[in-house]
Amino acid sequence: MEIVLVEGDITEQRVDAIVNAANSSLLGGGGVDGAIHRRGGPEILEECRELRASRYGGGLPTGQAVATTAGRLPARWVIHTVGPVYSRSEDRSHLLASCYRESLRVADELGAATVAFPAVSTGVYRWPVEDAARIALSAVRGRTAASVVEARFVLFSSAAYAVFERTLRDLG
Ligand code: AR6
Repeated sequence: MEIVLVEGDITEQRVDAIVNAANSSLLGGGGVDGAIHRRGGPEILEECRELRASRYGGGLPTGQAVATTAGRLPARWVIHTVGPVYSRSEDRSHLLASCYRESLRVADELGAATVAFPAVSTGVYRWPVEDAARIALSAVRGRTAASVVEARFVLFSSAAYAVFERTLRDLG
């Protein structure tokens, strides 16, 4: 599986699946989540509501992932995952790593070949980008692929892109 870094907007990516940094309600929010629902249209929210009713009455737990179709977006699917809120007193990095692993597992189940990720938890959930990049890239790197051949990280700023680029190089 190849890791690709791009600076840009995840809602514009022509890939099989894009990952959403959602919250456990699955009912939308700000940041990437807001952009995906705005650009993708009401179909995505409707499917999220159905998932709440059928499987996730208590909300989607942190670190897990679930897919819907992608409405009007150029992708085929949206994989919603819930990142952990950053904490200085508690190490939640296993939950952030789990977001990436679980999203890839769901992508494999869907038969997706290309998957785009945002930098989960680095916005509203305040995770420092350097640390989040190391966790994200380590979780994805070296994973034996089933259907996914490209994991694309879509960074929303040149600063975040530079951090991911440096981290990927440092990981070797
Ligand atoms: N494309 C790519 N990256 C983006 C985009 C975009 N269109 N928009 C923002 N980012 P965030 P979180 C970057 O806050 O920290 C929501 O309200 C952004 O610069 O979207 O996991 C949810 O409903 C940042 O680097 O997600 C949850 O309540 C990264 O995406 C909560 O925020 C993640 O920022 C989740 O917080």
